[in-house]
Amino acid sequence: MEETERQHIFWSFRRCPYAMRARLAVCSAGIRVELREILLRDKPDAFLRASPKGTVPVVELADGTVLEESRDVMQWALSQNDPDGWLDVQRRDPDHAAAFFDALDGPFKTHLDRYKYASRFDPDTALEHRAAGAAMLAEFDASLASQPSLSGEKHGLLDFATLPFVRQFRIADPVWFDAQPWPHLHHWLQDFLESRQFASVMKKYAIWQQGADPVSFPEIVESETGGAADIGQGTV
Ligand SMILES: N[C@@H](CCC(=O)N[C@@H](CS)C(=O)NCC(=O)O)C(=O)O
Repeated sequence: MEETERQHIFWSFRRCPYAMRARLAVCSAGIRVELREILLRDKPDAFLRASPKGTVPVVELADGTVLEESRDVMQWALSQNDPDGWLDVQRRDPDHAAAFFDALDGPFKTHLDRYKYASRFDPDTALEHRAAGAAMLAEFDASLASQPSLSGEKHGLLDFATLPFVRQFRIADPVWFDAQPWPHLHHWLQDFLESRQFASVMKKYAIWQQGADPVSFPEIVESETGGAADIGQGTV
């Protein structure tokens, strides 16, 4: 990292699915950022100054622009560089991609939260929300029965935007999730959880503090041949 060059700053929380999908896109685009891991219960002033709404991910671009939505971070990163064609699905059918995101970030996320975090909402309706979310997961499974990825022939924007949320749905009750008749969805999720890509965005970092040494993301690792290589690159 050049000390004089201003870096993009990525405010993150490791387990947040929105931050996860944004990190996946940054990795795929091969963009280097300064990653600042925060605690949602103790948000730093510098983070709230950049984005008073206080949700992660937030990316402060080197030119001062602030991106406060994970969708915008994905679009920004992939519009810089998209070696694996994640945006192909959106280019082919922008209306479908937009409607997909709206359903995912809208109803699906609502059902996920009211199922997984039922005690914060209404415990009596948890199973209704699980059923409503499951109906959407069954649609994903049907889609994956007819094509290898939600984005078409290969994984792209829709897959990586969705996978972190489906992971969360499973975590709420893995035994129940694994017993559902969704073989294609199970396989799709499992492949992702075992991928190098997932591992590279789930590395643990110390909580950022003012004055701490900058953390470069994705990490640069020495390859077997001795050259530097980005750990973030790879296929599912
Ligand atoms: N629409 C936002 C949602 C981001 C969001 O809600 N992130 C959660 C963490 S997963 C958050 O930061 N919540 C604030 C808090 O818990 O204080 C996006 O897509 O980036």
